[in-house]
Amino acid sequence: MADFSSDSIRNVVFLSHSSAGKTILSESALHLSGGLTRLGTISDGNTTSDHEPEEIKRQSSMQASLIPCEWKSNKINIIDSPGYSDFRGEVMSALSIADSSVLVVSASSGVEVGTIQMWKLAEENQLPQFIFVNKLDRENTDFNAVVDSIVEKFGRNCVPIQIPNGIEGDFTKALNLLKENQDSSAEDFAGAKEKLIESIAETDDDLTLKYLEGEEISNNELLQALRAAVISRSIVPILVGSALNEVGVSELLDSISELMPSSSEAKIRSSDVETKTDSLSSFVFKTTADPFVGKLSYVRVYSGVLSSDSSVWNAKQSKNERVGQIYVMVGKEQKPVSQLVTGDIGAVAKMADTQTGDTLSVKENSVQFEDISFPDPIHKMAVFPKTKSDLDKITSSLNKIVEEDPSLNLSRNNDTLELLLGGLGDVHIDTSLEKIKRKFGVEIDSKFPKVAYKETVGNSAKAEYRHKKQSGGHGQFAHVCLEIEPLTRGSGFEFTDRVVGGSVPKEYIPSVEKGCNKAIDNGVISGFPVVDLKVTLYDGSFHPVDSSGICFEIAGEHAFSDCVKQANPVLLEPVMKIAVTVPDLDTGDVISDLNGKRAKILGMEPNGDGTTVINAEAPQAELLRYSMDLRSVTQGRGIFSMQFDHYEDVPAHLFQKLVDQMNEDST
Ligand SMILES: Nc1nc2c(ncn2[C@@H]2O[C@H](COP(=O)(O)OP(=O)(O)OP(=O)(O)O)[C@@H](O)[C@H]2O)c(=O)[nH]1
Ligand SMILES: [Mg+2]
Repeated sequence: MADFSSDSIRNVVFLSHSSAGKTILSESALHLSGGLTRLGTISDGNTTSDHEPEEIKRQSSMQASLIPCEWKSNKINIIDSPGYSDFRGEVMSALSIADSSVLVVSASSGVEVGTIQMWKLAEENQLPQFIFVNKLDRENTDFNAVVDSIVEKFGRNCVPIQIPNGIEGDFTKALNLLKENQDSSAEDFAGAKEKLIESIAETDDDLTLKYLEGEEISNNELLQALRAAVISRSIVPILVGSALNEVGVSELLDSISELMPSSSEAKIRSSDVETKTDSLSSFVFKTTADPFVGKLSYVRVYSGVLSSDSSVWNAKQSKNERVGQIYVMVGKEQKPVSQLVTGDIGAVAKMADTQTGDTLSVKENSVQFEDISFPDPIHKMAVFPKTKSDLDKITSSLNKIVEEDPSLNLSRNNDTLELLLGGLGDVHIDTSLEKIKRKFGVEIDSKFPKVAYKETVGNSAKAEYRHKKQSGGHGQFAHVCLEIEPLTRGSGFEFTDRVVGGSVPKEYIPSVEKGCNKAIDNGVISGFPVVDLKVTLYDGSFHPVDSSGICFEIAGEHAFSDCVKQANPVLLEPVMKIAVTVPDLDTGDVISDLNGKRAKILGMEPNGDGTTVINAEAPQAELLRYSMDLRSVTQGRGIFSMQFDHYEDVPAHLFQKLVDQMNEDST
């Protein structure tokens, strides 16, 4: 690969709703720029970007891929991101180092849920944007209708800078409204050009004057002003194409070169970090682990040069890190290079301690960029080894996959003792487990997690238990009288005694408590631990020869169980707080679905952008599949977050059903 300075590097992320054509657009761009002799297709599973077997199987991207294109005198690093919402973590990685974005819209589907979500993400990251209207070769596509809906959704600053020449199967060229030698006789050309000139003129005082006075504005002047407007995000140009037929793709690469900020003009990750020096600062935005290739850390250089066989300072880990071989990545292909210059993107092999979100710099000039904010896991599954031989490697392989994908999370529920893998949806979890099997040979099964119910009592009650056995030799004897009282939620368990006159000798009282604790851990009615009650040992009796600690433990355990059974036992269930963001039109459906899940709606807050946040509380047992349920209720238009809030009584009408089911499960 030729050497490029940071002025000639463009780092552009491709964003869209799933299936709008980002991967094929990247493939065409690589092909047209000479980086590929044969164009891969999604159905053949041989595109440069979608190289992981899980991507090929599902015919959809699951991770961010680098597709560097040498275009004329520039290097355009395309980052092809996945559109499916389960893989939003990879989009966040890509956004963290991109200097601009191309939002791809399918002309046959128009603006979709994912298009709106991606637009918002690009806005939040303050990225200059293009909108690329793709698939214009398809039947029944109408460019003007797509533009109207783009303008309606995203505003008047979205303006076509190109129009299609010909429609559907006859769409042969993207006509650039600001270029000479275009077929300006094409229908709509003059009108579209006039509109564009007006939009550009509005962004520049001198041009506004000229425009109002009817003076001629040269294409060159317009281009300069358009570039400034794109970089300041006051204009979002709309471009046209058919990625599949490679129409409009070279025009897109030209426009990226001419209008998008170079890596030297782009914003720096953290506004409070000064990096305009020759000293190295670079950000690790993605990590992959592979048993054959080893660990690869993807890096974007912000200042200075990152060299192969050097030593760098990792501020977050407070460690020197050895940099071995550096690569420029083209999909999965690694091209060894001696260095990465300011603004460029590549990967470093086998760094020992460095993780995604770390900054590599030099110790004398230490830099730490702000971390990537990954979405919180909202879908949890209990994971367990398929066979005994998978047992040893389950945790290490899960840890490796979590290091690779920070939108996954591994935890253990101390109440149910289950190992939980959290992610952004069922497909995210399933593909992560498939990846583990492929990469590390460990087979992991998953199921919906157990709900960590708890038991408590509704009333006070008393019970006594006499443990007595006579079997030759000396016998066994202990007699225990207990009283149980309910405590407020979250109080746990208290044990006291008010034994008088030594009816239970002091040395046996800890044994009674131990017996109660045993019953508490094992549960009385459901097998779940008992909480929020006070036990008082108020009386009992003993035998000078036959009594022992173990006898009082047994008597304590039985007396406790009998007491609980008489004290109106109740089951407690975890209740989650949930915030669901949906388009205003979907609120009715989402609320009625939540009502069917025993939810309490706490309130609704309109965001003012056509979406509303619904705040609710609902039992965890009803929300185990919520990522799937919300997707089907809103056709993917909703997002949500949830966390544990408190424990609440299981309603009486569900109590017996649940207890029966629990007893069935345990036999
Ligand atoms: N007719 C037509 N089909 C296209 C065009 N571009 C892409 N496709 C097809 O659309 C489907 C999806 O294309 P992809 O490139 O995988 O879309 P994507 O945006 O990368 O999808 P995700 O990775 O799932 O987000 C594939 O079958 C492509 O062949 C186009 O310009 N015209
Ligand atoms: Mg793709």
